[in-house]
Amino acid sequence: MKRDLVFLGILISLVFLFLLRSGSPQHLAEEACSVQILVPGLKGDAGEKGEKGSPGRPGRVGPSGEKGDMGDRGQKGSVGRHGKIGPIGSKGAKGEMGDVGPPGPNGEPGIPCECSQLRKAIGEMDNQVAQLTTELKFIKNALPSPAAVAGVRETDNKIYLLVKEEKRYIDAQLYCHGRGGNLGMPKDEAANGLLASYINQAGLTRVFIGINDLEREGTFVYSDRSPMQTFNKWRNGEPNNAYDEEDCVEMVASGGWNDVACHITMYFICEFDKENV
Ligand code: GN1
Ligand code: CA
Ligand code: CA
Repeated sequence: MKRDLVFLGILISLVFLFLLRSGSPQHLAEEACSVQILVPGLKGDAGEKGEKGSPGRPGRVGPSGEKGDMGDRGQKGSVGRHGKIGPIGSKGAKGEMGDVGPPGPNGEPGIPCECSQLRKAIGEMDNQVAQLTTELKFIKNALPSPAAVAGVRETDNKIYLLVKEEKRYIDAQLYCHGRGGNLGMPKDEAANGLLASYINQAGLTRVFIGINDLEREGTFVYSDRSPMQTFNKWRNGEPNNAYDEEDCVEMVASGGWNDVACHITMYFICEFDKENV
C-alpha cells in the first residue's frame, strides 16, 4: 500500500515537470498557483492495534477424512412392515386319516329278481372258484418245469399229472414222491379210464404207473404199498414177467396194463391227494 502511494507521487511529479517545460512561464505560473500538488509525507508512527475483525468466509471443503472406528451398537429398531408374500412352498406330507363320516342316505329300491336262480349260479361259481384255487395251489407248489407239463386231470379227491420226461420206474417214483405224490395208481374203473384218456389226449402210447412186484415176484402192489384188490386191467397174457425181468407196470393207450422191465425209461403219471396239496 505504502509502495503504491510513493509510486503515485513520483508519477504526479513527472507530469508536473513535463507541463512546466512545455508551457509559457506566465501561463505556468498561473497554473502553478491553481493546482494543488499532493506529495506523500513521511511515514507516520504505527497506529494502535485495531479491534478484532469480523469472522472470515468459510474455507473450502477439505478432503475426506480417514474412516473412524466402528461406533457402539445402536438400540434395536421397531418391527418393520410386512414383506411381500413369498412363492408357494412344496406340497407337505399326507395328513392322518380323518374320522369315519356319517352313513350315507338309503339307496334306491332294488329290482325284483329270481333269487333262487341267482343263488344257484353263485353256488356254482363258488365251486368253480374252489376248484381253481386248489389247482392253482397245486400248480404253484408241485408242478415241474412248464415244458414237462401236459396239463392236469382231476377227480373229486385226486389230481393227476402227466410228466413228459423219460425216466426209469424208480426215478419216476422219486420224482412224484419229491412233489408230495406217488406214481398214478388206478384203483377203479373211473380212475383207470381217466388216465387212459389223459395218455391218448397227450398222443402217447404208454406210461409208467405205480404198480410193481419188486418185493415178491408175482405179487403186485401199488407204489404206496397198498395191495392189489379185485380191480385190475391186465392185458391178455399179462403179467408174464417176460425175460424173467418184468417187475414194473405200464399203462398203454387202451388203458390196459402190462408188466415191463423197471430199467427202461418212459414218461409217467403222478397222482396227488387234494388234501395234501
Ligand atoms: C411184448 O408186444 P409188446 O411189445 O406190446 C409182450 C409184453 C412184454 C413186452 C416187453 C403179448 O409186448 O409182455 O412186456 O413185449 N407182450 C406179449 O417189451 O408177449
Ligand atoms: Ca415180475
Ligand atoms: Ca409183460
